[in-house]
Amino acid sequence: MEFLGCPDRDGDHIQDKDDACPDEPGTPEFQGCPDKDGDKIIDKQDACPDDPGIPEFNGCPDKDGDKIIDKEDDCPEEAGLPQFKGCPDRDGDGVMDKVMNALINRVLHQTTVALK
Ligand SMILES: [Ca+2]
Ligand SMILES: [Ca+2]
Ligand SMILES: [Ca+2]
Ligand SMILES: [Ca+2]
Repeated sequence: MEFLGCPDRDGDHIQDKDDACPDEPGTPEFQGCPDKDGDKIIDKQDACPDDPGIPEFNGCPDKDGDKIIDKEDDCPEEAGLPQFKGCPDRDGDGVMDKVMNALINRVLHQTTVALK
């Protein structure tokens, strides 16, 4: 009989007294705790348990590597600056690209309308 009759509530083959997460099936690597996204940060310490991330950001991902985690990054696909919530300002004029693009588009639109 497994564990000489000791209980294993979650059935992950780690007996409850050795299981840091006795109610959640996990792996021996993490003392019986689960790591759903497989980023080696156990779910209960993982601020993003469903997204593989890095320890520096408590298990949250930062796809573009600008040090702003995706969920706080307004431009998760583009490396940017903290003052623009992770969005880039490539020409460095202090106005982020997407605001500038929106302005340009609006001006273009108005110009187009005015010409009609
Ligand atoms: Ca467990
Ligand atoms: Ca994890
Ligand atoms: Ca994670
Ligand atoms: Ca970004």
